[in-house]
Amino acid sequence: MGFSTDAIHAGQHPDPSTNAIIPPIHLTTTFYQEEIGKHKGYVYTRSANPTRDILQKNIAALEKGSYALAFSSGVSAIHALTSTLKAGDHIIVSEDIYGGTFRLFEQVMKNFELSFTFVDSTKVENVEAAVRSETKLVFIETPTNPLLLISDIKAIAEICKEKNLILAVDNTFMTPYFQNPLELGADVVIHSATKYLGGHSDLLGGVLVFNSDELLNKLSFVQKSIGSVLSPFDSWLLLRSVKTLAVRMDRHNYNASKIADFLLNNNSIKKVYYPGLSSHPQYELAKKQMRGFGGIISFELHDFKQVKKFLTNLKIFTLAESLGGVESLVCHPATMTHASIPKERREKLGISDNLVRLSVGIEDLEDLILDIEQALK
Ligand code: P1T
Repeated sequence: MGFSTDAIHAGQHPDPSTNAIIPPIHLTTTFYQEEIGKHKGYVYTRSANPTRDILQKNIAALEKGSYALAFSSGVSAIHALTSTLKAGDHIIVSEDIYGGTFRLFEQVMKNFELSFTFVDSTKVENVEAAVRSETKLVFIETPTNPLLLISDIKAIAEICKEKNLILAVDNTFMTPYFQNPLELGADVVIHSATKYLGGHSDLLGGVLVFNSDELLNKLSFVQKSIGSVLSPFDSWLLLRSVKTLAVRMDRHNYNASKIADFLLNNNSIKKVYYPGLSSHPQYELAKKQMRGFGGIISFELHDFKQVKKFLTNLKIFTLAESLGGVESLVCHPATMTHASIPKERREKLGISDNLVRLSVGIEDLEDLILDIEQALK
C-alpha cells in the first residue's frame, strides 16, 4: 500500500462492537477477567491498551517495522531503550543531538554505570573507531538537532551488523514519510511523536519501532515495569494526526526549501543549515537516503544583538521550544533546547549563541518569507 493509504488504514478496522469507523478511545485502566487468566489479551492499561495497540500497528506499518511501542514522550522511549542495557555497557552517540537526549545520557544514565562516547557520526570511521568490547548500542540522530547533519545509516548499519551492535536511529526530523531507517539496516527507529507525527503541538509522545522478537520482549518488559506508556487519549489523538502526515510533510518540506533558498541569498545571514541545499556537506547522502529534506532550518546571524532583535521582531514565527507542528516556531538552541549542553561543548559543535532554528510550519509561504524579511530588517 502507499504511504497515505497505510497512514489512514493500517491497524484500523471498524470497531466490532458498533461498526464505528474511528477506533474508540479505550479510557479504561483495567479489563474484566471471566475467570483466572481468561481474558481478551488485555488486563491492565500499563501493559496493553486497545487504542494504543491500534496506534502501534499503524506506526509500525509506516516505518516498515514488525513492532512499535508508544511511550509517554520521546525521551521516555529513549530511556526505555537504554534501560534494556546493563551497568558496564557502552553506547556510541552522535555528538550533535537533541539537548534532552544528551542530558538523559550524561546526567541520568551515566549514574547507572552506562558509558557514552560522542562522535561525529557523519564520518562512518569515527563510529567504527569508537567501538569497544563493552559497546552494545550505536545511537544516531540523522538529520541532527539542531545542525541538520546527516549520517550514513546503511554504512553504520553494516558496521553494527559486523560487530553485533544494535543501531538505533532517531528519525524525528524526517518521519517515516521521508526516511525509513529499518529498511537501511537499522535495528530500532525512535520518534519524538510530539513533533511531526503529532503535528499540532498538542500531545507529548514517543515511539520505538523494530523487527526483532527479542527486542519486543525486552522493551515491552521494560515499558510495563517503568510505566512510561502513552495514554489512551494521546494514542487516539496521535492516530488521528498521523492520517495527514504525508500532506503536512510535503508542505513543511516545500515551505522550508523555499525559505532556505531565501536565507541563503540574504546578506544578514552568515550560514544556513538545511540538507536540501546543494551546499550542505552531506547533500548527496541526504538525496540518497531521504525522500525529502524536512521542515527544520538552522542559521547563524552575525552577532547576538542581531539574534535578540530578530527573535522579538518576528510576528508569525513564535519563539518557543519544540518543532514539527503546523504553526511556525523559532528557537534559540543555546538557551533553550540545547541549554543542558555545556557552553564549551556547544561551541565546539557549532551551536553558537548566534544560531537560530526555525520549525517551518504549513502557513502560506509568502507570509512566512515576509515575516522573516521584516524581522531581519
Ligand atoms: O520532547 P520529547 O517528546 O521527549 O522528545 C525528545 C526528542 C527526541 N529526539 C529529538 C530529535 C527531539 O528533537 C526531541 C525533542 N526536541 C525538542 C523538544 C526540541 O525543541 O528540539
